[in-house]
Amino acid sequence: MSVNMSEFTEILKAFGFDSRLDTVSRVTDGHINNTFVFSFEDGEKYLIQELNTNVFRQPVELMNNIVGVTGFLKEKIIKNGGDPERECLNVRFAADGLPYHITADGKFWRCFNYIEDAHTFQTVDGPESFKAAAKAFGRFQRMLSDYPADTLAETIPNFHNTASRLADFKEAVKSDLSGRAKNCRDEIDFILGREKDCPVLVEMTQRGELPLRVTHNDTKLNNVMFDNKTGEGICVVDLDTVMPGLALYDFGDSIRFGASTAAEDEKDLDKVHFSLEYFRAYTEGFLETAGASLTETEIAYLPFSSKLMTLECGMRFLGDYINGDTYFKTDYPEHNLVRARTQLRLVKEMEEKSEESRRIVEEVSASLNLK
Ligand code: GN1
Ligand code: MG
Repeated sequence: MSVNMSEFTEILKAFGFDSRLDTVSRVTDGHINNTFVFSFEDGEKYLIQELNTNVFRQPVELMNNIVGVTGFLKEKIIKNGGDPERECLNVRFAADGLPYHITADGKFWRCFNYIEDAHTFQTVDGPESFKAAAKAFGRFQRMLSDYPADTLAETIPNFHNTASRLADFKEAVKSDLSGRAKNCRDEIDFILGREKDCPVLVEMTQRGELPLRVTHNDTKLNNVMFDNKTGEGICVVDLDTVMPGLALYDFGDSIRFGASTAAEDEKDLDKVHFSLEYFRAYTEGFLETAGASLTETEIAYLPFSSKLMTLECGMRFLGDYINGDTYFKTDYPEHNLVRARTQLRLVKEMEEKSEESRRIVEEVSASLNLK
């Protein structure tokens, strides 16, 4: 993507910045939006982001969700004696009073506070930091437990409806727009062989066996900021998909990304393993902060949700590869295929280690007196 200086000048003016810009740097963590850090000569820093409106088709509703959720979190953080500038995203409103700015050529920009003295991880550097991420996501979910869910717009319908993701995947294979399906027959068969897993959580929710909650829905490790000094997970970021969902989506998606011994796009599958040590660390942190509010059924399905979220992400990557890379950003032609393969490798190992995972959840719940 290209952004030119005159566009930056327009954005600076729109968001009411009058100090002189010192540097602009690009943040390349996410697969969807375009993110920059603006540093000003007076020492202030801001995160400025172009929202991908192909993915987020209701950007105004999305920003209303974020304004609502961050305002709610901010009040709670202040009440608890925390620092709302570091423990929560803060939306900077544009000079015209809106929480975004649409440029002359239709690009949708928003601006947040930049959290100083904090870092993110692209892969886990040890069980301790993964546990710290778990506590942060668990706390996030607990803090939002009394948020009025009916005020949230469902900005991407069926986001974690794995049955509908499977239907999209089958459609991609059938249409084979890029002619790439022939390159990934084994991977396609692997996914189709797990068809019966896909509707499990959706159907349990429909039967009232799992409660809808306000959830983050994109709980990748790199969506938590860690304090440089304490190593604690201080702030959950990337709130674009905060919507009604299942606690299991948040748990499972974290395990998918963080309980792997390799990066999401590792090419050498011999390096990709599902780590029970990391699974235990995350389970401990998540149940410590969110466990008391979870039902027995939710806790029992934690291992299954990890496998399901990983399978779902694998089919999304593979579907995008077959569709010709129209959704996720890619650096090279096989990137989505490489990503899909790591996910499917993890699914296989999660299945092989399902008994151990179940035992870990039982042990951790018992140690926290959750059952
Ligand atoms: C995307 O935006 P980012 O990179 O945090 C995606 C998630 C996927 C993830 C896979 C809105 O997250 O659903 O799990 O990539 N976000 C959206 O890495 O589709
Ligand atoms: Mg992100």
